[in-house]
Amino acid sequence: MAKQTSRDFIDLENRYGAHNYHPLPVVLTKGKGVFVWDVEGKKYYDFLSAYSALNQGHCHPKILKAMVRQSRRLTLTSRAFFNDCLGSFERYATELLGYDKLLPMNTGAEGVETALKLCRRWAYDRKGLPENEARIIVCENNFHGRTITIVSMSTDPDSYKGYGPFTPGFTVIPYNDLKALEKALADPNVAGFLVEPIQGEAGVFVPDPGYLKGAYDLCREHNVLFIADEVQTGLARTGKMLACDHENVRPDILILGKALSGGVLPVSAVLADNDIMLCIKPGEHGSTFGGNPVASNVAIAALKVIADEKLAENAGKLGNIFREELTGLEKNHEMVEKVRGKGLLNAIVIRPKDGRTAWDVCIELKNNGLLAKPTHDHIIRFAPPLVITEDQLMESVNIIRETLTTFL
Ligand code: IF1
Repeated sequence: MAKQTSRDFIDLENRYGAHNYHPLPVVLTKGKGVFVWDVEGKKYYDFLSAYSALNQGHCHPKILKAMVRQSRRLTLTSRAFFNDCLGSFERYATELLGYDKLLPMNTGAEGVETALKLCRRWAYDRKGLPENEARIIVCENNFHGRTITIVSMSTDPDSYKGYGPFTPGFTVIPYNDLKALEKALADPNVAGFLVEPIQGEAGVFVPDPGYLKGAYDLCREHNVLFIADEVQTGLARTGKMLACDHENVRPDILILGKALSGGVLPVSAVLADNDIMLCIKPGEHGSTFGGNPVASNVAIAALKVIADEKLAENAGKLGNIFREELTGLEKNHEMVEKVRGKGLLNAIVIRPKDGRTAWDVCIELKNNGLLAKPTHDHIIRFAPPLVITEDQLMESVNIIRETLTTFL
């Protein structure tokens, strides 16, 4: 039989898979560090990192070792029984991040759902709100996942359209607007404020300095929980362990996912102190796979790699270089409207030219050996694995520069 080509794999997915994605036409078969290879053997820089799940790089040997070793021994117990891995994960993560307790889940969306439940429960049990009246404030253009309740908070029709009826109890305010937050907090039934420290899907929108600290202080003043969705921004991506660390804000509820496993399997977690976390009692929340032995040992390994390889420092340093280099393109490349980001979570806003859009730029980047994905037609996100070296970063900058030059 003839060797299967990219076209064959794409046709296969189109024929048998749901059409809920529109991927770039590249079929990957192998990854290592900052690189991936397609089925024809072409090598690429991965500048998406599975939406920041691969901060530690593809197939990190220490993370794979933890996964393989534990997989041979015990994979799943359910939480009906204890296992000899989960406690170590809980201790390691809570000590590292400075919380009393951790609740393990699998996907980011489940982490967000868990945080919403925890917040509502706290509001009834501790804050004393009347039953079923708790409200949670969220921001315009948020992205927190794809469950019915989470899309109920969304202002993006692509996310929510046609999926109603929606979960009530959310108040939407503009992002990066402390006045709007203060006004919304006047409602005595507000239980929490859920926020992305940098809005990812919105196009890597970085709020003004002081926004997170200001929002945290307002929440505290009103006895409202500050809930940070650090699923994408957390775990060294922006140059600090958490994006909230840039403003010395310690969220009341912290949601992590993606890079918590270094991209090898779904692991998410919610962290909080006892007065919040212990509001949920045995039997009142959980998940079959959450906190399984493989996930637990993988998460410990993934967190250790972040510390051992100083990924936050690297993201901070290389992020500054990257933005400086790309900002330099604004002058001569008319398609580069704006460059923004923090650490190695960056984006360029593309000004369409002669009918050519961010998608066309991404296709050319792919042809030149660098993978990135457009969001909202006119924004390209650049988020390489944090293990990237300065030489590799400069080579990537060259690919981006030369690609954009072909659009002049
Ligand atoms: C897809 C975006 C990124 C997230 C934040 C929770 C979740 C996500 C801040 C849910 C997930 C993903 C999911 C992915 C695309 C992606 C994404 F473009 F849609 F917005 F990263 F920027 N909180 N983000 O960013 O986590 O349940 O997926 O594990 O294909 O939907 P999940």
